[in-house]
Amino acid sequence: MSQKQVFPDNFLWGGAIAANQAEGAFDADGKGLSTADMVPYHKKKDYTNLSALMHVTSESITEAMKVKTAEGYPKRYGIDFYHRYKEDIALFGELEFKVFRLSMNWSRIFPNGDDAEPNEAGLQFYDNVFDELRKYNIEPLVTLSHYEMPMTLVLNYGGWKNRKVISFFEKYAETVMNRYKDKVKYWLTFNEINTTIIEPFTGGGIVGDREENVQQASYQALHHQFVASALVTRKAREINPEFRIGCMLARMIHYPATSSPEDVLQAQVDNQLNLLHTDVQVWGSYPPIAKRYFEENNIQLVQEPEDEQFLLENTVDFISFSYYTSLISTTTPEKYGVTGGNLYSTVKNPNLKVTEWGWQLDPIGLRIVLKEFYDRYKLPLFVVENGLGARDKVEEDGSIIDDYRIDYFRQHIEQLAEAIKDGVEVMGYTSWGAIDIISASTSEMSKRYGFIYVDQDDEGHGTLNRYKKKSFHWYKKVIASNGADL
Ligand code: BGP
Repeated sequence: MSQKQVFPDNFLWGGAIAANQAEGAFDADGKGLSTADMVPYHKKKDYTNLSALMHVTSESITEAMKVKTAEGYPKRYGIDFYHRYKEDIALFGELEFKVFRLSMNWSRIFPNGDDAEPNEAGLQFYDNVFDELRKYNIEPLVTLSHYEMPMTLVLNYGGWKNRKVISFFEKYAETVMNRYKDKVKYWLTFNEINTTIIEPFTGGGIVGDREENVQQASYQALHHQFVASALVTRKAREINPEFRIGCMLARMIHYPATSSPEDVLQAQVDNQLNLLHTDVQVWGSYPPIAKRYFEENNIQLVQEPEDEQFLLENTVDFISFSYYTSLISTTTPEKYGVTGGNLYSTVKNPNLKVTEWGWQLDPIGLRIVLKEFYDRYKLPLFVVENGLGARDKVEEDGSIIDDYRIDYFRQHIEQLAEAIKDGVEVMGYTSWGAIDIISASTSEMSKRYGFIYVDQDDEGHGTLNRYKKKSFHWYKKVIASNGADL
């Protein structure tokens, strides 16, 4: 019996990368240094405290600024997508991607962030990428800010905690939206905007030294990003009414550790604090939980009178999000051997397996998240990141038998199909990382996500040759059957 078609005919199957983890060419053709170029390779392998590894203080930035080569800074060479994009896009074409999510490196367009004129070579690079995608009928889905910003904006202005950065971001967005108004339809403003709170440096581009009130600085930076996102959304609609603008959240759904009302309430609050980011970008104002949280944590946002109107009048067309794992909430973390509040040292869920990097595997969580988003907002949804980071082995004959990755995707796409049967409107699905790229949180190459293997190790040694994994052929079938053949 042929399985009843579940995915709509125009469902956008594809994969995703981020400029700062893939392009490399950190100082090519006029590009300025970006914050991502400052993140060294973490030789430490303490995955339980990744946020400490990711947080870069102003001292380490000064050190990194002295290093003018790629050595020890993997995001400075990436997988050399900058020079190999044609080969990679040909592989995405072989997979018959309908959409390809990529981000633009802001410092390729405005090397210092506050330059009077854009860098033409940077603009030309993305013109070439979009033209290459068009050859294979692949729709670009562009993230304007994905975990990087021009270093100069951090050093001279303090990053997103300075309201002036809003105007620089608006100028960057207006420049690229005008330039590519006939090549790009789908735009996302900030990748995982909630990480501005979790990873103030990597996410929000603020140099919050440990002693500074990082919460205050981070929420102020986040507010400026909300305003910037609203202004860019307004500008986008003026440039091309056909544009579709999305917000992007790292959806970290929290389950209560027990059925105690205290744990259930804690999970509800943790979920509300995660969803406050989409509340602001979909509803156009801070929800009540945010106001109470700010009061209780002595966070005084500095807002301009026009901010409220900006947010209210310029909300998004769709919600995009990353989903990797579910988390546990409890009022007694010490009972589970967890101390400190950082995201990665989460309470273990006894019902779930974990990856080598401690991420819990919960496919059903994806269905829960989709249903909840749709119930809450009734807007089209786009899963723009979902994938498994794992060490892949190259066999003697050169094959890479990543059955574990096929299982991961099969289970998550099955839940995606169930959510659609539940009536949830989903626009598309871009797996994370279409191709092996540098890990955002650990700067490792060995934490591989792609359907395409890249011959490069954690220290940057290798031929950079690309090889199709077993999952490449599997995903090609999934796309060809529009999700029917899993
Ligand atoms: C998300 C980021 C991506 C990607 C992914 C996997 O938070 O938006 O950039 O990196 O996480 O995380 P990692 O690369 O740290 O394994």
